[in-house]
Amino acid sequence: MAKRKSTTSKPNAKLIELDPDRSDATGQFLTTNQGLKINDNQNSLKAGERGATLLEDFILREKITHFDHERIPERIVHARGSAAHGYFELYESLKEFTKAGFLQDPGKRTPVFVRFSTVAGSRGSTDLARDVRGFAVKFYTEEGVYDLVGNNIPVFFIQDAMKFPDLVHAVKPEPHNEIPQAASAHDTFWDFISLMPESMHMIMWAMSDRAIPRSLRMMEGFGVHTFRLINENDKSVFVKFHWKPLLGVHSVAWDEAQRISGKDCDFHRRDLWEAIENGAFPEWELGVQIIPEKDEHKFEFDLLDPTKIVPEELVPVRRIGKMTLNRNPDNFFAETEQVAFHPGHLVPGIDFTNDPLLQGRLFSYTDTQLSRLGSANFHEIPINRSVAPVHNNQRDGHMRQTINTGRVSYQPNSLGGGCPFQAKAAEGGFSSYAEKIDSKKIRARSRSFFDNFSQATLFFNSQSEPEKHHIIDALSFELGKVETIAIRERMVSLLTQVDKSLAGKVAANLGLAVPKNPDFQVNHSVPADGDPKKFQPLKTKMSLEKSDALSMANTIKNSIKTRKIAFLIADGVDQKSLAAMKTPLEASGATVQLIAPRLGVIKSREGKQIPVDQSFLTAASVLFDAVYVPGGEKSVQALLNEPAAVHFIREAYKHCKAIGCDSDGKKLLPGSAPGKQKSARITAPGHAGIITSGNAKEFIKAVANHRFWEREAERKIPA
Ligand code: HDD
Repeated sequence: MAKRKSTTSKPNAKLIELDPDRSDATGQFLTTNQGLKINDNQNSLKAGERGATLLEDFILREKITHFDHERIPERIVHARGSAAHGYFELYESLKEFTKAGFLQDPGKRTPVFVRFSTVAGSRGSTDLARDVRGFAVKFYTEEGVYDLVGNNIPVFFIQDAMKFPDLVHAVKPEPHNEIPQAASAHDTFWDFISLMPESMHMIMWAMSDRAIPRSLRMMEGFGVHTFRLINENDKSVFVKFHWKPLLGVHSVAWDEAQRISGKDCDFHRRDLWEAIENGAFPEWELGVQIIPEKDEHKFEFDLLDPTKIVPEELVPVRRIGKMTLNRNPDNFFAETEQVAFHPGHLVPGIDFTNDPLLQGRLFSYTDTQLSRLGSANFHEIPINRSVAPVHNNQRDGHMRQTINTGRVSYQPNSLGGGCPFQAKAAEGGFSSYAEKIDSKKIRARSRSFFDNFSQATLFFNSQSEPEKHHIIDALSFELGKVETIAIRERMVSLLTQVDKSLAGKVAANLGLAVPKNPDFQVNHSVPADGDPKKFQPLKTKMSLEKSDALSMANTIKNSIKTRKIAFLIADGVDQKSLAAMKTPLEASGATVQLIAPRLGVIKSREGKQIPVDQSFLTAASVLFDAVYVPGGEKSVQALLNEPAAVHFIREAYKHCKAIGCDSDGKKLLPGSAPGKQKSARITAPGHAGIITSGNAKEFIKAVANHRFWEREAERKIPA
């Protein structure tokens, strides 16, 4: 069977040569699926020029039949996704903790395929939905496929896989009218959440800006569950996996996300694709938090509870390697759509814990591939193939690709010389961690999972002021879309357990009072024979009040690499002023696009022709990270007379982006536009991130800062 080999940037020709499953039609005849050359792909076979089409037209029938079956069921969750190839390179050996081959030798490169996704929306839904992002990594190791199927949020809504179908039914479009698409802002979702206090920590993350990333390249990834590492001596430690993006963690504003959804619903997919095409390869460091087995019970939370993090202050994250994505897929369907992840794709040296959410996942992923990809042979699809040799006695099934030779398909056998044979541990054979189990078979939840609120509070307390406001706004938005008042009230009750001021502010926005005796005391997810009193959620006093790692305000802000900057220009633009900013921005890795009232060329003040990248018709400020207005009085005057240009800047202002200009351009800034009202004047905090000096260094610093949220206090500029 063909092997996946290269992970370098543009290896396609080489890959095609190596891989008989790849098809490149360059210089080839058009054929049927049986290899017959076709001489007319324009007309069906007819009984005369104006006659009926003949049933015997096998070429037409083959083509239409194949077309009719082009779609496969989309994923029940994570249907909307984008993916890329790359490699993982180890910095530091983890030999002390694990025998996993790809984690032994510093410098070792392992090919990967990574698929990012939203959760709730359909395959064609917008990238900018407020949602969790899937972050699934397939490592093609020499010991077999290892999948780390995580999210961009380190916790989950529920503690037990038993609740997963309920959660997904609640968040998906409502069943009677299939509304709303790719949105949690509706009654069924919040009905479920308001009765599920264990979701409160996850809700804080999902209502934070983490759920509206600026780019897939600028978000963290997490394995979520606690896993095990096992070394050569069969000694085990617990581990949490983290992906840390080298570009920092950045988000957009909610108002902006909604507008992007209209202007370019492929925003994240395009951004990932373009970055890789431009050679700006996305990079993440793999971090591990290692917890010795003896410390299993030392924390104020249960390590097996997927609604809890291990704060970085308690167990630091050790960065052990780097993942680089350097090649776009050749074919979306063959690779991104057909890739099949599974938390149960393991290699020796890594194992599960008893986290009840993880345990349920171990069943679900193979099962879903059977209905989605239609056959138990999904592992034979090129993107899913192991680079380690595959030999076993599994046979046949729909669309079997492997041609197994010989007469033996059972074990033990003598006719096949006993092959394929079992591998001892020393030969790389997998064996599960020998965890001691001595307990009753029971359908229950451990009391150590009952603390539903402490870490929700920890997360809220760790946010900067603007981030707290965004959470309040997001909750007010989502609950504002809920029609059933009782659901809103129950949510306010739950929020009182996270933070009283948060509950008060959301309640005020919803026109509700904060209840004196919050309803949260009744946990509705109680078994039929359970005593409700014994199922009340708890709130443990956490020793940690704040964790800096939880706030995006503390992320790295030292680079403008891959940031998109719009330059607004018109006839008469000062060419020198334009170049004085464009050249240093591009030298720092940013992309500059020239936006003008029309396409074609603009005549500069110096009389030179400058090609335009986009007109105001197709460009929008929400698709850029910052905006700059070069000098040239005539150009600035023309832009002032162009409502789309004025709106462009006001919108960038509203979304707290860096805005720069040369001295002439000042007239275009918010508060200076013609027809300005007094209320449109900007005051102190509103000036943050507005660079009117034309100084490149200052502007670059402002762009690197990403957003000036303090400007939100200044809500007087209409846009
Ligand atoms: Fe899941 C897909 C991540 C809980 C059942 N899940 C899926 C994908 C990601 C995750 C990233 C998309 C993979 C891809 O790109 O193809 N899922 C998670 C995380 C979870 C989680 C981080 C909690 C920590 N999932 C979870 C549970 C169940 C599932 C509890 C069921 C018991 N997930 C599925 C699934 C999907 C899936 C139905 C849909 C498509 C697929 O598997 O291949 O089996």
